[in-house]
Amino acid sequence: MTNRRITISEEVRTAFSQRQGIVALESTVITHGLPYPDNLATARELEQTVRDHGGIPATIAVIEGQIHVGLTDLQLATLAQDNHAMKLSRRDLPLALSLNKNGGTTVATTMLIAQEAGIRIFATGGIGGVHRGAEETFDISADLEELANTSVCVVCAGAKAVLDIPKTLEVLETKGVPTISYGCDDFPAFYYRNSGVNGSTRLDQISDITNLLIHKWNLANWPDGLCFDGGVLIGNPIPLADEYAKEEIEGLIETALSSMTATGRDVTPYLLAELGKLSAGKSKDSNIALLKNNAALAAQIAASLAQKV
Ligand code: PSU
Ligand code: MN
Repeated sequence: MTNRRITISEEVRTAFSQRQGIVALESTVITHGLPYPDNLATARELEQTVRDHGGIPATIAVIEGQIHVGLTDLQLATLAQDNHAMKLSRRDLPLALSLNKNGGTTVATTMLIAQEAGIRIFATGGIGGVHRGAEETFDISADLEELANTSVCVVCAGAKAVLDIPKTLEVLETKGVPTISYGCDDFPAFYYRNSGVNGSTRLDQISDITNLLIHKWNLANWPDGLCFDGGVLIGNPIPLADEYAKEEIEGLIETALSSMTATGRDVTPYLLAELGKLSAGKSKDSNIALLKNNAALAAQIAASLAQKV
């Protein structure tokens, strides 16, 4: 039997001992979200963006059945080129370990591994949520369940644009997940800034976010403090310059949805690839821009939190 513990890279272990801000990064975006070689270039750029903003990146993935927190460049490159890598949501993780597979971890699985490793801040593109037509299909991402239960702060550009945003926010409210819009009123809509959906709370300062985390998880260890386990979701709107016009991208999403035959775990990868084709690569550029923007914010939150606790 191989050792089933989590392998934490040297750099990440050093960051813990020096109390630096650490940012978890997911890997489904590498294996299933972006095509090669953009996926590899973006994975490297996201790590660099975290460093540039005062944090240490910890990309999380499964390599040959072993959970890794912090990847070498060779491991990143291997994952980015592996057409057989699995998409690992919570239910799939034990399977990948038992089969010695490579896999990209979704938001749900990255959260659970981050918590296990002691990392509190995590940057992604968009979370999974309630799919349009979920009243028929029951397609609701395991990401929402993980946000309910796992104490990690997830920085995203909103729920993926192909989802039902109001229903996603309703479920998050039911599950007790604080949902924050950073510097904007609406919850951001991934490819564009203003979803028109309220249902989240606006915070404008990074220190407001870190104070929320301290209160939620009682990181100050107040003797009489309440600890509310579970996640916090930060919606960080895509930069203005990289935003997609709402009418334009919504039209493309409708087209992609109308011809879709994919089901289950294949829905998101199919839609992202189809949108890439329909938009002649423009949706991909927006996706990369918002990922970097989220990595930058997450690094600042992690650095700020590391100074306070
Ligand atoms: N958003 C993207 N690209 C992605 C994903 C989200 O722009 O690849 C991935 C994330 O890893 C997210 C997952 O956790 O899709 C959700 O998949 P599902 O809806 O099948 O749970
Ligand atoms: Mn699903």
